[in-house]
Amino acid sequence: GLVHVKRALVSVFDKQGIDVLGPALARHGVTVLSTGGTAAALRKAGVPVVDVQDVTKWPEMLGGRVKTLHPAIHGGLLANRKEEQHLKELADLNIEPIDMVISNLYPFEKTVASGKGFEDCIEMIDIGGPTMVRAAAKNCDSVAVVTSPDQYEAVLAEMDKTGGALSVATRRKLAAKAFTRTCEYDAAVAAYMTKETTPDQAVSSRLYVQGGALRYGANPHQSPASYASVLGHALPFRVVNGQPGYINLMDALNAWQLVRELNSALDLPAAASFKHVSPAGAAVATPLSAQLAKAYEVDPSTLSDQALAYVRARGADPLSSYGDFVAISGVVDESTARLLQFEVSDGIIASGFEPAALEILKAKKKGRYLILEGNLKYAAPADEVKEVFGVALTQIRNTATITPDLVNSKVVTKQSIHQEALRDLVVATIAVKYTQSNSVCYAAEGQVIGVGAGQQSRVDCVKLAGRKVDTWRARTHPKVLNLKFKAGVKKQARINARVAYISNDMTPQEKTHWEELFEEVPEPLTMEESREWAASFKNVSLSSDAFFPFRDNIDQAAKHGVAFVTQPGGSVQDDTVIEACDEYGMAMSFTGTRLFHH
Ligand code: 93A
Repeated sequence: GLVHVKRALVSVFDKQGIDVLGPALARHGVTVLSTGGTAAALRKAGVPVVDVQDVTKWPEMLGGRVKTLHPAIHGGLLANRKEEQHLKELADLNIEPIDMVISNLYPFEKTVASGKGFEDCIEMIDIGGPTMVRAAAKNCDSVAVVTSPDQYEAVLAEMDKTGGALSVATRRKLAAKAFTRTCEYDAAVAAYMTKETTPDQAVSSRLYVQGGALRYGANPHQSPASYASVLGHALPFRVVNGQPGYINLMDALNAWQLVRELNSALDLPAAASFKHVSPAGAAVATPLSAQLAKAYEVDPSTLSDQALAYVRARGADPLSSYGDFVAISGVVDESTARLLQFEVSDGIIASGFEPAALEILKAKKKGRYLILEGNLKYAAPADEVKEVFGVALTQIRNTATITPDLVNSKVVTKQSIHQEALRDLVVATIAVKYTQSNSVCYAAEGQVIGVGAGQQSRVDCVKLAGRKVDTWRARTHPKVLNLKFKAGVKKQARINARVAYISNDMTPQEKTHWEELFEEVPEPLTMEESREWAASFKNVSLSSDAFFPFRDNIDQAAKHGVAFVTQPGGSVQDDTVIEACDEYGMAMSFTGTRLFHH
């Protein structure tokens, strides 16, 4: 499988690293052929060079457009060394084989990006370079092809080890890189030419690099399924444990953005708990009252700030968070891992894991707990593409930045927004940015307390999430905190039973089963008691992903303790909606930024 490199053709636009590569080739006794500028650079580095013209016996033509496009070059590149006939033809025509091509192409993409005109861009379409690269790559069982200065070090290291040869495995890998590069190059040319000629018909120049296999798609019968990164961008995560599923990754990638944005907007550890590509909860670290700690079944003295953020994210709607995907803004510590140890959860994404935390998490789900390490340095492409039913939809990513200043920038009511409420409005607004639309989010104490996701009607979102807010508030009612469960009733069963108790709408049959969970059959929690209790929570914040079209949304919000509202504004009914807020003494701001998400 080893091929000794005897003749190499070096023709590079980017001359970087040539001063190391050239002398190294010479040391290995390689005959170096080269084109104009590259030959000059090599000679300057003291490398003996054969000019391509002396091989082709033909002058460089058309201002360089025809340099290496010649049978003396392409015959030498394409001859299969295992075919007697090929070698005989070379010998008859006096053509010597070429064992290696080192080439990088005219910088077409950079020229386009610099804003140069059509003719300048066209001149930068390399024809001879890709032709040599593709020829060498096709013939990779005989020829090595190097298409980037990044590859020089490894290639030279292998040649040093083998006395000037490269293995077949290396040559085939280099060929795959070479075809990826020419494919990317031509995609860029196609995109540019299409944009120039039919501006409303841009061609996507996206190429993907396989990341890995998914367990399956949205459903088990949708298999095989896989994920890939956009060429030129690494993946934003690394799989540390387990194998991701399709919905896992959708959750992880949304949740990871959400917690990073929360963390940078409020400078506090942030956490999110996702289900079906919407947050069930999200929070920043803020201290817990004794009541809320009891409702969440935690001892705050054992919790790090980060764990506190997750307790709050999970505590928003623990019924929904069963089997969640978790995101943590920082490096997961042991305190957070210990909490997660006993929660039913599908996976986690975070910027890192302390060793003790990783050990605990790896043991979950019989070793199958999905653990992803998010890459903090990852920069996503400016645009994103989604494919539905064979149609690719391209848009600029939603990079709207949500800050306390934004949610306070245009207050339209008599009331103004309190400092603490700015935090909660940021939490709610960043949450809706990553919630399936239509969506609204209620927040208090630095955490989500009710998300209304994926409804076709906005007021249904407000009502649905409002019911969650009422449940959240009732969970700290003394009657709920003092429910006497039998020993052995599991945590999720306790959570579900509390919600059933609070909802107070069980049929007699349901009730019989429910009562079996308790040592002492609880007295009902009356509507009156719930309402009275809820009345003590007045400072709830509400954010909406799009404008409120009618005042009914505000009427509904008022029933759930909302005092602060933020929304994009821009409805023909804005005045009526503002009037409604003023009637209830609520403060409302307009952000001017719609946040639909699908
Ligand atoms: O103008 S070309 O399309 N025609 C060619 O025959 C040709 N051969 C090599 N471009 C050609 N090249 C490219 O020239 C290489 O891909 C490389 O980017 C560049 C190196 O030119 P020089 O050695 O003169 O700096």
